[in-house]
Amino acid sequence: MGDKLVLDNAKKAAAYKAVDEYVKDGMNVGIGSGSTIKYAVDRIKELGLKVTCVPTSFQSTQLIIEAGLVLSDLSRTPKLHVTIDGADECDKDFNIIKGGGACQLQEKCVAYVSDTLLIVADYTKDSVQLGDTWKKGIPIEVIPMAYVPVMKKLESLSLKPVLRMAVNKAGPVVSDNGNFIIDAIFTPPLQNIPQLAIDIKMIPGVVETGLFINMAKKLYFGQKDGSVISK
Ligand code: ABF
Repeated sequence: MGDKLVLDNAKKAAAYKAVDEYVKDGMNVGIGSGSTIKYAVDRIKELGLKVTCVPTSFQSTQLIIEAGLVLSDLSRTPKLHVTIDGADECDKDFNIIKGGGACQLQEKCVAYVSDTLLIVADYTKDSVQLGDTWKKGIPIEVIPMAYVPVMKKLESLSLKPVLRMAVNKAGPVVSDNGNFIIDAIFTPPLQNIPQLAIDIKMIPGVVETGLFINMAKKLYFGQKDGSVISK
């Protein structure tokens, strides 16, 4: 079986297990972004679960609409029973890097108002420490007018900031919220991650970081053989 098929099966297994264990009729459900979450939406639809969904990005919104699920937002549904979302990397202490898809701002807002945040991912996201496998740094959403001073301050925090450019290099990636993304590359191990998350967030111009600290209740990692390790 090709690597992509193995990975996709692992993602599917993780997403299905999270939905089966947590999602019930009548729930308000946060729908994350990325590729793994697609399987969670498929499972909700397959089970015919009657839930109200709040998206975390334009992509997430399209997923909900295409699945024919009830679409809401934080104004009409300000409290959620559960949010299911992907991740770029998780460490042994449940520190999580998210934002590889430039969606971490809305993802964090939705996760924050959820009773439970479930992370669903394939086995490549399950690390001992951040940076073991994820080499693209900490995604940081910044307002465009301040990205240069923010980059300079990040350098003083021993990070190597890179402005995320669009694939065609025509210009910087612009988030759903009209902001830029800086990827703060780091050499593991990161020291005192909770303090680092605060230090970055306090830089004027920073809107949100991709560090999700103490937010996830359970992590589901799909394995190559289709089994799931949950923590
Ligand atoms: C989103 O999904 C992002 O926070 C994260 O970067 C990405 C992971 O994507 P995938 O599920 O495709 O691995 O939640």
